[in-house]
Amino acid sequence: MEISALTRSVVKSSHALICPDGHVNSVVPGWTNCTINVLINEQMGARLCQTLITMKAESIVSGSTAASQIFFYVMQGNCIANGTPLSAGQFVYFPPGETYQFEQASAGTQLLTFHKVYEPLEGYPTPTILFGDSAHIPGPAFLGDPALRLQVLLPEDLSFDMAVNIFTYDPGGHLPFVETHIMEHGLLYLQGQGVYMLDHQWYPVKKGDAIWMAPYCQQWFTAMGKEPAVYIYYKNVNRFPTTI
Ligand code: UGY
Ligand code: MN
Repeated sequence: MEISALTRSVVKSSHALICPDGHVNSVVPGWTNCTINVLINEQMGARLCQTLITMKAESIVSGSTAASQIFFYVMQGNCIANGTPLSAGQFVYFPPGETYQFEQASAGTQLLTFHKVYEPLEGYPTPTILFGDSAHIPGPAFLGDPALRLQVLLPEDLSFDMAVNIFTYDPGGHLPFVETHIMEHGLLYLQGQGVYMLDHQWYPVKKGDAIWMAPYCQQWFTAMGKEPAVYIYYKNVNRFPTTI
């Protein structure tokens, strides 16, 4: 028998692990007939927002990006985004000041969103709407280790102040060192399992789990089990590091 008083989820000042057993639905104006879970937001101390939207045929996800950009990734199912069909593994990025509408979803379609306030950079244009497909993005070995593959979904161009990457680890593959960096992460496991070290605490993690890592949260991961572990993650990039 499962004990309902137990969970793997934790929320701390430098990181959080949010597992599906703790999800409680939110109502979001403009996102109608959907199940919505806000996995990460600024009330945790984060500077990004990450949500999971589960749609049905009647669902409409519409709105405008105002000051923030939003990246939508189709985790499963299919739908129409601003008139363009999207299916699992495909994505669309909306810069600030755009309107979006997702509709005609197959039942159970899941969208993952990453939101960040856009920081313009003098001399560089604000990005435009971008559709893409992770199946067409190469996954070269990460830092020379063929057990780790990194796909970079958004252009590596100074116009963008956020990155979204998909990281695949073969079983036994692991980050080559403990990362200690200014960039923040929000992530969601798409497949597999493993153990994440966050600020010297060890967490078993698996498909469906979300993690927030604040700037300078120390991080290391190793994949376990019989299939590769895959996560999609957000990172803030390409801007001056200080106001000092
Ligand atoms: O891009 C990154 O910083 C990445 N290597 N971090 C991570 O997967 N925790
Ligand atoms: Mn990192």
